[in-house]
Formats: sequence, C-alpha cells, structure tokens
Amino acid sequence: GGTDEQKRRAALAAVESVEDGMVVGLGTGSTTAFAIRKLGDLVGSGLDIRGVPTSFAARELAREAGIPLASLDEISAIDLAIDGADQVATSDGALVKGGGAAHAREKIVDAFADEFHVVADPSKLAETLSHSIPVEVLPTARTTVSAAVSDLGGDPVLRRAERKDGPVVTDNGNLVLDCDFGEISDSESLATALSAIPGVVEHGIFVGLADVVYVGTADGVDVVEF
Ligand code: DER
Repeated sequence: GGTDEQKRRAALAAVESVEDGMVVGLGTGSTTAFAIRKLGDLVGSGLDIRGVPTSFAARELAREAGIPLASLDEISAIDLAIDGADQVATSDGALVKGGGAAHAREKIVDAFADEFHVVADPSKLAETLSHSIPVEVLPTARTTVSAAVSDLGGDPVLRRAERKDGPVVTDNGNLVLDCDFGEISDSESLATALSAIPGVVEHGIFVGLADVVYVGTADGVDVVEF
C-alpha cells in the first residue's frame, strides 16, 4: 500500500471541494480517514456540513472528529461522497472496493451522491482491474455462491477475521468471499454476473461511479477525471 503522506495528500485535495451546507458521504478505510479528520477540523472552524457514514467504522471516526451525522434514510441528496478504493482502473475509472468489507453501504452512498470522488495512492492504480473481488453474501448462501463464482472462473475464499475466531461478519451481518478472477478484461459484465447470483448482497466492482480520482504522490496530487 501507499504511504500515509500520499494518502493524506489525496484526502486533503478531495476535501477542498466540500462547501458549506453540503451533505458529504464519508467513505471507509485509512485514506478516507484523513479526509474525515480534516473535515472535523473544518467543522470546528465553522464549516456547516452533515456527514453520511458508509460503515460503523466511518461513523465512529466521524463522531470522534465532531462531524454532525445524518443517516442514509433521512437525507434526500448527497452532494459529494469521498471514499477510497483497493484498485482503480486508469482506463475507465472502474474500481475494486471492499477491502474493509464495507462495500455494500459504500456503493449505496457513492452511487447516490451527485459527485463521487475517490482518494488513493499510486499503489492502487492499474490499467485494468486484477484485484480479488470482495463479494458480500448471506451467510446461508456462502456455499451456493462459492459454486457460482467458481463457474464464472473465480476462486472464492471466505474472509477470515484477524481478532475474532471464524469469518469476518459485515456491518449487515453477512459474510465476505474474496474472489480472485485474475485480470478482469470486462469489469461491467463480471459485475452484472456477480449481481445476478442468488445470495449475493453486494460485490466490490464499482463501474461507472467514480467521477474524479485524487492520487497522492510524494510531492503532489494527480487528479484524474472520468
Ligand atoms: O473497503 C473499502 O472499499 C475501502 O475504501 C478500501 O478499499 C480502501 O482502504 P484504504 O484507503 O485503507 O486502502
């Protein structure tokens, strides 16, 4: 992964688009965490925003930062969502997300937002997607979904927890299969195929959602628009 300095630069660049009165989607992960902390500082200096967190973790971070929160079901619009990614296809802006197992609510927020800006470091960039795809599944469907993923040419692995015995359980009470498909030449059709599998709650391929990607480098920020 990238350095904290690269992540911080990307995050601060994205925060510059946040204006008074906005409803801001707050992503999950270590890169977006820099944006959440910066927004907290700005709120302390008078910035008037409401944050819509994409996970329990993002909500905790936003509360610590002092950002007024709104829940997804009580807002009618999200002006800007700021979120990270595990991989960014520089060819078409398709993303792999879900490293933090938060991609179900992230996709709702990121897709609903008028603008979705990704914050990343150079280690996330690739010509085409090749990262394993996190697939959130109903617990009862882990075996049937695994079989369907294998039929699609993927290699499904149940995501084990680090500090808990057994598998990772998402904020929604589901399990995650990390599915390696190797190089993904057509992310859109794989996304469609994964969504069609009964028992799949959400997968981590984000096609056609990212509007801008901020890439923090050692001495600046590259901005890629899609
Ligand atoms: O889980 C997610 O989708 C996160 O955005 C993640 O993919 C990026 O996390 P990072 O900024 O810690 O690399």
